Amino acid sequence: MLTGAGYGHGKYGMSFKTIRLENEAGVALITLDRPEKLNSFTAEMHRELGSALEQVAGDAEARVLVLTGSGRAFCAGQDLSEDSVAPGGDFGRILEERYNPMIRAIRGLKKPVIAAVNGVAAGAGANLALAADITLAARSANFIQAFSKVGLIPDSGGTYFLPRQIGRARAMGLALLGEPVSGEQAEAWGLIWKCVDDDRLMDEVMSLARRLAEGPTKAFALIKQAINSAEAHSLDQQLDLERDLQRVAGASDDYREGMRAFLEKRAPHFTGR
Ligand code: LHQ
Repeated sequence: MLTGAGYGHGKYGMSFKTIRLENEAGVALITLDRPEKLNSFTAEMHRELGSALEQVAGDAEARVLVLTGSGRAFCAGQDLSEDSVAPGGDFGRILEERYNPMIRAIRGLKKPVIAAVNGVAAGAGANLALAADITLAARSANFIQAFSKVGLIPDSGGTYFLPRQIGRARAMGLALLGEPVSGEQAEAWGLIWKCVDDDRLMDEVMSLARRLAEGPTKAFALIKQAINSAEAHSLDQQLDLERDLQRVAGASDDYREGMRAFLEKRAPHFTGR
């Protein structure tokens, strides 16, 4: 198992066919689990992932979500052998019903999401990794905007994330050429947070996740909201939003505790409320 000791089905007690959902000490872990097909998406996997994301959203004890893949890949995007994506199908509907809700659920989740990119992330799999709040990749991982190779366009937020994260020139090059970007290159370009040695990936991810799970979850949700909104806002709009969100953060239990801990020169004990 990628995560080391300590994980089990735990309180979720759910068993899915195409993913795994586990939990440990405030961290929920979703593993895409169709390794023989490089964890590519089927309709069933979308249903299961949607249900897992809902459970994590509703679980106040889960204060961080980690997403990863089993085997040698993170996710190869849509399973191209599935009947629903035979030529002639309504791909707009597939995006509307399957991919868009997934990306919205991750961006809108009121807790940090970490993607642990353990291997190739292609097509919608690459953009799923980029939708996370913090993306770590193994040195051997690759990000591939594979869409144009099969005559499609980047979806799952690719045309939104790429130009914002790495600029138009690189975004356009990747989208048109479909060339792989290594973990190291992705870090150097600012596409992801960090690239780490393969055998360190899950240790680093879990230690980051545990750290975030002990943080001020409510403030983290407000930080996500602020940074995600900034991309479409003027400075004036953003200053207004910061005013509104800081008002909420300032009224939280965690601010009270953080302030007290600072004055008492001790580490804070945040509850996420
Ligand atoms: C796969 C796949 C796969 C099925 C590897 N499907 N079997 C939205 C709206 C509507 C419609 C369409 O899609 C979308 C969103 C999208 O994501 S479109 C983009 C879909 N993804 C791709 O185009 C990526 C296709 N895969 C690849 O280019 C390569 O497999 C990569 C670069 C990911 C990995 O290459 P390799 O490491 O050389 O592995 P491989 O190609 O040998 O794959 C291993 C097996 O996995 C192989 O099966 P086999 O039975 O021969 O062992 C592949 O057929 C299968 N596989 N990706 N997406």
